[in-house]
Amino acid sequence: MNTKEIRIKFLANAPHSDDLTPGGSRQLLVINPAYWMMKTYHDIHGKSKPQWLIQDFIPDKNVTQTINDLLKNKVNILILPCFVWNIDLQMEIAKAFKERVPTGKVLAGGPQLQAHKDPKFFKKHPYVDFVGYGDGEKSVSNIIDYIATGERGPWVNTVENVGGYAKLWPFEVLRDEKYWSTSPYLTQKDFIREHIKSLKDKGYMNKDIMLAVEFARGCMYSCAYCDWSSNLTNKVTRRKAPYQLELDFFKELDISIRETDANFGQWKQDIEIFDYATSIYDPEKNFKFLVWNTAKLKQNADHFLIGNHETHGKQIVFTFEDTEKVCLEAMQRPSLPWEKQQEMIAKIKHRLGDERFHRATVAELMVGTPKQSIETFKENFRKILGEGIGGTILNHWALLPNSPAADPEYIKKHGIEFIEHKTFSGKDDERPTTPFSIEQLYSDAKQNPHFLSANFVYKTNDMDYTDIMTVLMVGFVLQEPLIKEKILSKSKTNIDRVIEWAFKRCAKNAKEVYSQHKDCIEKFGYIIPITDDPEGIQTSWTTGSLLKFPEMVDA
Ligand code: B12
Ligand code: SF4
Repeated sequence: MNTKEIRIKFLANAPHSDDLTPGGSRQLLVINPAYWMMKTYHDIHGKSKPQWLIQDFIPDKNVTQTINDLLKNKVNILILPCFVWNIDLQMEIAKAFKERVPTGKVLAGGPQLQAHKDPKFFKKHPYVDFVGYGDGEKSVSNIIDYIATGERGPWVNTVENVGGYAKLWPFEVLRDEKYWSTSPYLTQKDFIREHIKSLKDKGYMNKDIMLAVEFARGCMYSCAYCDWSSNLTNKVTRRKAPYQLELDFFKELDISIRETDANFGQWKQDIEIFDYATSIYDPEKNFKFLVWNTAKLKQNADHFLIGNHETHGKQIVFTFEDTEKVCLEAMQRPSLPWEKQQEMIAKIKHRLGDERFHRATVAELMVGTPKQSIETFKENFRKILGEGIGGTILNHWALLPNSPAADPEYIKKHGIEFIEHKTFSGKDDERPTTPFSIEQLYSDAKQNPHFLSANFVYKTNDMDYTDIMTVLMVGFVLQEPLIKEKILSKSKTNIDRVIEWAFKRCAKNAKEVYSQHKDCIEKFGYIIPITDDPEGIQTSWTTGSLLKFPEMVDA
């Protein structure tokens, strides 16, 4: 192939929602910098000069329209980043592209792929030519040069489709002084501006766009449910680019940013970066820096959480995952002891006052990981409500195939079973035509492309599915204003009584709901999470969560 002819298209197909917010704008779109980082690496080290087309951020076209666009733009290298939310779509696009452009090359990568562990990958996906694993910059650049020039040296982080067999090139953590000290933003400002413009042409407003910025790559920990760096390394690499200039540029772009880091605050410079971003914040503009992932053992999370809240009105999210030592250990989660967490909570409470603290805070917990049980959850809720934290986010544990917990040993040890869930993710008019029975809903979901599949935990040695449902329902119930009021009127006995009552009611309800779904679960082999049950079916979790609370009202 001649260098001049190389035309690269990157289809991010990020999670997005088409729904408009009350102000008429779109839901926040968080954009991933990977494409710009790959291009930066190639600009530094690559031998060829391909055409890097503007990436498509969101999957707003169907597969046929997507392929027509690729043909129209004479794309011959298709880059497909693969995540839990887009893997099926990316593979469908790869297949259709290869059928229409047999000479084109498909490069796939990202955390959802396991080609480096699965010798049969290319038998299942013959239309993929190369898969990158781990850091993708060098892999992509090497492949582009090979396609452009026919020449190649030794490769890394790549699995190559050689006649259906997987040729595995070795893994390497990207250590490249020049690359890590080159800003992928400041070196291609115009390219990035064009990208932002492409979103605005689609109706996105500046306030709808948030860029994920990587200050440090990797995580030194290995939480069982997480696949950070595809669980290939615990090394952390920091970028060395001039962050003030980058932040000034993001402000000029007039969009907001967040970190992609696992432990923001681990390094002293993180505080400087955050404080500089706060210092240039202008309430008239859209630029702001919100931090999600704080350092697990640093005891400085309050700096970012208070900043997020006071400057930008963001909710304060405590990502505890669990508060019980035995559960944290079983999920290999590094965490400060609860007494230390309480110290941090106290600092934030002192700053905000009890009322404001209650309204601003929420605790995030995993649900269904080993050693968690009804009893440990009662204890979690006691602690959280006892601290006056206003809400909970309960994440039903979803299996990530490259996470430590996917190891068969771990699964066996803790008696874990996962089961496919089909979750409705379309618009209201894309729901199956009102089913008259649960069985019909299960059956309709099979054909309806708006039900997305993912594997969620079904049971462990310590919890069965009814217990898992019970906990998720308790989460809903405790958000009821009436209940919240009761809890706010405090006294430890009241909290204990509310929790006991909520668990008792929800366990009863979960048992009933499960018994109604049981036959379908066995027949179809998947679960329609009951929150997605269309209105009208009496047995839904939604209905369950709206139970009346007669006994508690006068507690
Ligand atoms: C920002 C972010 C989000 C944003 C937006 C994501 C987006 N637009 O892509 C939001 C907040 C929406 C989000 C949501 C979720 N997220 Co998220 N998110 C992230 C985060 C923190 C940063 C992503 C990023 O920008 N990375 C920086 C770039 C440079 O890294 P990268 O994308 O991995 O790309 C590199 C390599 O993977 C590779 N590569 C990528 N593509 C390709 C392609 C080719 C051809 C090659 C060769 C290489 C290659 O090269 C790149 C450069 O080295 C990551 C963690 C992380 N640090 O990556 C999690 C992460 C991507 N999220 C994750 C998850 C699980 C979720 C949720 C499902 C969580 C939940 N339970 O709700 C939701 C999904 C919501 C939905 N609607 O479906 C997982 C994904 C795991 C998986 N197997 O897919 C991650 C990895 C975190 C984790 N381990 O838990 N997320
Ligand atoms: S969940 Fe655990 S392993 Fe994953 S990024 Fe966070 S601290 Fe690291």
